Order: sequence, then C-alpha cells, then structure tokens
Amino acid sequence: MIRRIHVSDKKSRKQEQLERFTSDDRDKEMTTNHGTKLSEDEFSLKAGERGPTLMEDFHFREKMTHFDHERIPERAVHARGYSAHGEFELYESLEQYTTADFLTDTSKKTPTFTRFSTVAGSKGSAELARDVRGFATKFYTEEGNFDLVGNNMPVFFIQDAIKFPDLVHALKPEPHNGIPQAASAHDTFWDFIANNQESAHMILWAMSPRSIPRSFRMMEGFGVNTFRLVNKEGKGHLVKFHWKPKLGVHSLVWDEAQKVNGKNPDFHRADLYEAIENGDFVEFELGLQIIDEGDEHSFDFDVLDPTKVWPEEEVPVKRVGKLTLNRNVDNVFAENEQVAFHPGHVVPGIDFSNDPLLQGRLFSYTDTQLLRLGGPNFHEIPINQPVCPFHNNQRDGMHRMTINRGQSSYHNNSVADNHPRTVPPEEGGFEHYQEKVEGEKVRARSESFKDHFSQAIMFWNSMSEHEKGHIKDAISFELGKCQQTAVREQVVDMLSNISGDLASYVADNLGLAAPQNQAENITKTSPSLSMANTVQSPETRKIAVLLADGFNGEEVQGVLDGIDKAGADAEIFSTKLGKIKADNGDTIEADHTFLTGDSVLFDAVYVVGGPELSESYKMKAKYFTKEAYMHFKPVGATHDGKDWLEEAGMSGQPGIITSDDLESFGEDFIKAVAAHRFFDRELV
Ligand code: HDE
Repeated sequence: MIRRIHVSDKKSRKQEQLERFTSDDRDKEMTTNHGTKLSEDEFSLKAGERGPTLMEDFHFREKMTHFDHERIPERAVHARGYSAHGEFELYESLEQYTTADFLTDTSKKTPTFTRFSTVAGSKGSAELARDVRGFATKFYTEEGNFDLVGNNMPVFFIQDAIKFPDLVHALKPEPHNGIPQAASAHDTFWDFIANNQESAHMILWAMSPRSIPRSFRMMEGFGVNTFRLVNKEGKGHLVKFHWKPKLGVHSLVWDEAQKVNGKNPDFHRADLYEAIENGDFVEFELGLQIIDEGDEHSFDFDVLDPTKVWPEEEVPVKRVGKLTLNRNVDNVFAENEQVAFHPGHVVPGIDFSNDPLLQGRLFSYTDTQLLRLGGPNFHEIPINQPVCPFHNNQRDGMHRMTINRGQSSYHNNSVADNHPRTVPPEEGGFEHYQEKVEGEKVRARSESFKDHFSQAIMFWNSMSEHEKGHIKDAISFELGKCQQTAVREQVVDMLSNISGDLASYVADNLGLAAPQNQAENITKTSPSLSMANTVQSPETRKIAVLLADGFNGEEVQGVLDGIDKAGADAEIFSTKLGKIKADNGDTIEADHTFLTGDSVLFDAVYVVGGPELSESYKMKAKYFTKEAYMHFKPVGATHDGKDWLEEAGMSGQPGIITSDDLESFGEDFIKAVAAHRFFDRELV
C-alpha cells in the first residue's frame, strides 16, 4: 500500500541523461509519428459509414503496424524481472586493490540501475516460483559502465559455460507439452541434476528457503564468478562480489509462496515499487572477498570453480560501500525490458579470472542482446548509455541513433588526425591484466574441479533445523512431481553422497528403498551460509489488523502508533470497505476486506475484532489468523481476539502475543514482527 509519494529533487547524471529522452503527453496535441496533427482517433477511414476500411488510411496503418511490432523476444532466462534506479556510495578508498574510480573516490555517488528477476519463468509468470533470483546492477561510472550481474545464491549448477544451454533446456517447460511453467519440479530438470553431479551444492541452495524470498529487498546478492581487481602497480587480486541487505535475509514458506502466486502474482515487484514510492529506500552493502594471487592455491577448493563458495569465515567479506535504490522506473519497457547487462562490461581496475563459467558468459550476453534488442546499437538505448562520452569507429546497423560527423570511420587514419584516439593505460585506457597463460588445447575439466560433494556437505552441516526441514520437504515435493521413478531414484542416490538423513527422508517420502551410498564424513560448517542469524528488523513489515465496529479505540490507536514508530505498516481489514467505528466514537478507514486481501500477503496479524461479530466475520477472521499461524507468523491479540486464539488452540505458542497490558503488548508484538517467523511452533 502506497503511503506517500517521494519526489527526489537531486538528480544524478544518469537521471539527467534519461530525462532528455523522456516524454510527457499531458497538454500535448495528438499527431502521427511523423508529426501530422490528428483530428480523429476512434474511427478508421471507410468508404461509407458501413463500408470497408481504405488502404490510404495512413493513421490506421501506422497505429496498427506499431502495435503489431510492440513485443520483443523475452530474455532466454531471467525474463520476469523488475528494476529500480539508485546510487552507490563508497565507504573507503580501495586503491590498494583497484584503480576503478568508483571504488577509489569516496566523494562520488555513482548512479546505478538494478534489475531483480526469476530465472525459469516467462515474462508473465508468477513471482514466487521456487527459483534462483537474478540481482544485476549497472554502475554508470565516469569511466564507463560496470555491470555486476549476479544471483541471490553464491554458486551455480555447472562448472563450464558449454553446459548452460543443456541446463536451461532441462529447466524450462518440457518441450513436448510446455509444462510446467516457472517450476523446476519436473523430470527433465531433476534428470539433469542427477546426471550432472557438479550441481550437488547448488541444488541444496535452490531447495533452501532462499529460493522463495520474502522480498527482493531481503535477499543477499552474489557475483558468483571470480573476478580480478587490478591496482596502479598492475598487481592483481582475485575477488568475489557480495550484496548484503540492510533488512536481513528472509523467506516465505512453501505453502504460502504457492498461495501468494495466486493471490498476488506481482508480489515482489509490488513490494519493491511500493517501498520506493513510500520513501522506504532499499539498501544493500557491497561486500568484497579478496584473495592475494599468491594464495590462489591455498584452499581446499579451486577458487575458479563456480560451484564453490569462499567460506566467509576463511575469507571475510569486507563491506566497502552502499547501494541505495531510491527511484522507480518511469517506463517498464524502456528501462526494465531494454536494459542489457553483461558481465564483460568492466572498467579499468576490474578484470576477469579464468573461471570457465565466466569465460563463456563473456560471449553469451552480447550475443543474446543482438537478438533480443534487434541489432548492434542497443548501447544507444537510453538506459544502456554510459554517462561518460563514448566514441569509436563502429557505425551504422539497425536503429542507429548517433549521427557521426566526419569523413573517417577507421583507425589508423590521417584525415581525422587519428581520432578518436586510443588512450594509454596511465591516462585511463583499459589494459587487460597480463596473466601468464600456457597449456595444451584440451576439452577437459581440471582435477581441482572434481570434488562435487565436500561443499554440499558443508552447506548441509551449516543449516539450521528449520532450513534442513525446508530442504527435505522441497526435494520431496519436487521429486514427488516427477513422473519417472528412475529419475527419483538417481536423485536420492546423489543425495546420499551429501547426507544419509536427507536421502533417507526423501526416499521414505517417495516410497523408495533407503539409498546405499555413504556420504563422506565431513564436519566442516560455515555459519554464514545459514539464514538463521540474519538481521531482524520490523521496518516495512506489513501487519494486517482485523477490526470490526465497536473495537477498543484507545487501545488500537496505541498499538497502531507503536507499529508506525517501528517503521512497519498496518493495514486495516474488515468485512467491507469504508469507516469502522470505535467504542470511543473514533473512526478508522478499512484498507481491505477479507475478499480483497489475504493473510499470505502479510507478515503478521493483529486480531482485535469487536463486541458484536457476525458468524461470517468470525469464520473469515479465524481462517485468516489460522493461516498466518500455520505459516509461523507472529499473531498479536487483545480482548476478543484473545478468546478466538484460545478457542482455536493457538494461544501459548511461540510468537503468539496476547496481553492486556498495552505497553508490553506493543513492545512484544513488534519484537515478534522483527523475528519474522517462529519455526519452533507446534502446528495443531
Ligand atoms: Fe546469465 N544470462 N548466464 N547468469 N544472467 C542471462 O542474458 C548465461 C549466470 C544472470 O536482468 C542472459 O540478457 C550463461 C550466472 C542475470 O537482464 C544470457 C551462463 C549468473 C541475468 C545469460 C549464465 C547469471 C542473466 C539472458 C553460464 C550469476 C539477467 C538474457 C555460463 C552470476 C540480467 C540476457 C537482466 C541473463 C547467459 C550463468 C546471472 C542468455 C551462458 C552464473 C542476473 O545471456
């Protein structure tokens, strides 16, 4: 629900640039695309009022042709996404590691554009699919665009880019029937997993609660691939990029996620849009894990292997700056659809490693934009333009916008005094890192990439009981949707290399024999992998308040004030919209009815009720509350509400706050809201 519209008065360089391309139709006359004013826009030109439409109707032809060509191909993966503008501020200079100006000059605010996405579903699919989320940010630096094209999970399914088309074919709806949409719960995906066991670590992440985030604002982001920072002396450091959300990492539960998909398929985009419109700007800290190149071989995994994390306990994450998302897009097509990310968009001071997944990505992203955006000039689309000047001898092609003056479009030349000129590295020209590389030409996997299970076991060991339970049920669900027993059996066998407990649980759920393999006895843990110890905050949490005429006005006002002070949002539910009367004569406007809103769209419920409730009200309110309870959400109740909770057997359970002392009730309830969920609740 949007509370207030925030209008930012300070414009970034990117915003100023974009405004040169924006158009506002208010108070304007309607014309054709060629500027001819139009006197009529409802009727096509006909030979007689009841006659056929005439070919000469240029207005009709132009309007219809444009409409017929409005769609462009959706992204092959990450089709469903949503974006916001923002800015990046650096805490301290990183000149020890890099020359990139946005990572060395703390006085700069770098404009950014971030797009979050699901991976598997098509552009119109629901947002709470069990899926990885994309987290791609374009930094419009003064030295060119740097794109950090990451995900909300730090590892990937495969080690070599050549397998990406196979992975995506297996994940997407099956080709013979186009089912299922936006879901990995089907035979081909799990068949791929079982037959490509390098996916063992990632599949645990994908089955963990992280694949159904509460909000784009409550996920971590990871660059996944290993990059390189290069300093003034030309010295390189290997680096992994992280985003740490200010609001912590939080997820939904699966039953809830499935219902959200029906109740509000736009749940995540609406959440982001509304937060920004309300002035609740979204903050992530940029974190870097940095390894001296001399230490490249001192870990029990290969630092170039994208199926491995660098455990944060071994390589700490240095928080170096802050990203704030503070402006919604003006036009979803022009910005969110046309933005073209590319891990190869780097600036001097940032370079690549030989991570074989990254190497392949460096090819794929430009290639896909050529198809999707219709030609080689997509860098001229406003959202993609750098804020610094850009000149070269590339010319022409579909939809060229720039009008290049002059006779020469080649290098070297004498007719234009050899302009545009190249720039030596000391003056800011990009110089590739001079890494010594030699080897036989081979199609092979490095020996150091062959351990697929140690880190999967470490991940499993690091999960809280709730997370383990979530993973067990997620895999049981997904395999339960598979049709082929052989696929189920192969996956269970694979799981038994990670954990006997996990494999037996899933096997039992599927009616399969207990698996035979024995997981290696690895006890290593990495506590940072678990969401259990994340930041807890009530800020921007949505609380449903169930009211009916005659409610205790003074008490409710006190609780609502407390909710507001904590930075959370209360939204009022009743049987109909309009004013609800309190016992003291005050009134409050209902935001939702039980028809227009739903428990699954809220973080917590505050049950107040009223003295004279209809049976229908009671039934709906009880169902609403029970559902929140089953999803482990905090429920607060006073007066009549308390009695219902007791009747329904919910009282006394963790996260159920009931008290007649208003002050302690308010405090305890807000604490419970911040805690997010109470997984130790015994469900009745
Ligand atoms: Fe992508 N990926 N990817 N990917 N990826 C695309 O590019 C690709 C990978 C990621 O919001 C495509 O413009 C290959 C890892 C994000 O516009 C495509 C490989 C990570 C987005 C492509 C990978 C990502 C994409 C499709 C394996 C996390 C959405 C449309 C070698 C670090 C960007 C497009 C947006 C998009 C290729 C693996 C992140 C086809 C070949 C690992 C966030 O080019």
